[in-house]
Amino acid sequence: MRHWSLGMIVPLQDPTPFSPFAPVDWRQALKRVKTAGYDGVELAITDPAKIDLATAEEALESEGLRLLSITTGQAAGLEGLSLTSRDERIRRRTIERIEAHIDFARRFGAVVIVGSLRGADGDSELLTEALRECAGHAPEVRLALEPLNRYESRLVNTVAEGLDVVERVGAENLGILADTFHANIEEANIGEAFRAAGDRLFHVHLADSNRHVPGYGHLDFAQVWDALGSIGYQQSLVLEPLPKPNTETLINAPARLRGEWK
Ligand code: LER
Ligand code: MN
Repeated sequence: MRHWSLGMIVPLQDPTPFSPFAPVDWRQALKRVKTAGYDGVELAITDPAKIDLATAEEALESEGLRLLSITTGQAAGLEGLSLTSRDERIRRRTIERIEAHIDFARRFGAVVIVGSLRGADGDSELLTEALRECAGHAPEVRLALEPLNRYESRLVNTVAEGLDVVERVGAENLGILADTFHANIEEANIGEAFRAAGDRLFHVHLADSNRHVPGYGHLDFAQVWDALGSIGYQQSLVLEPLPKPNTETLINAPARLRGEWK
């Protein structure tokens, strides 16, 4: 059985190209997401210290939406945070930032994503040490390391490289976020890569080969649905395309996607 929760990205603080919504309209965004048939949201948060947790919780509850995941990478571009910076103080600030995300996520059972915050390049030993510390902060909160394509980071481009880091860290609550857009660039075989992650696959991002809505590029999503089915994946699928071909197609994707994989 395919029990996949579908989510959309809603930014709470700073705009992101991966959501059609503006932070100032986030409450309105939740209403639209609910109406379009999503199960929950991935909140894009730069700094959880500047968010009123109770307000966010109450708004999600009143819309009947789950907080599936928190995407954390905006602080890389906006504040220069990186887990693998040569500057020890920046590494420390980044670990503390991820710990703040973990504290936010724990009351929702949400996954905390480590994508761009790992740095564009850097030492993989530093990454291992930093992730071990983050994972140890709250063993009940799952962290998902996201392989990114080579044009965004030189550290961890494929699921296999991600699994290698996960193994070296050795924490039960560290797994992988597989993003179909990055996988299309980096993986020899997308289905095999997803299968290899197995029960370490904690989260999935969906976008087509051109970062359009799934179905509007040339990625074969049947192999993704098959792979997720074969490993018994039961977590979330969050849409992360640009709003292309247009915003309405993105927001209204759930009905079509559910029809495709059932
Ligand atoms: C984040 O999830 C992602 O996929 C990145 O490409 C954003 O920079
Ligand atoms: Mn992604």
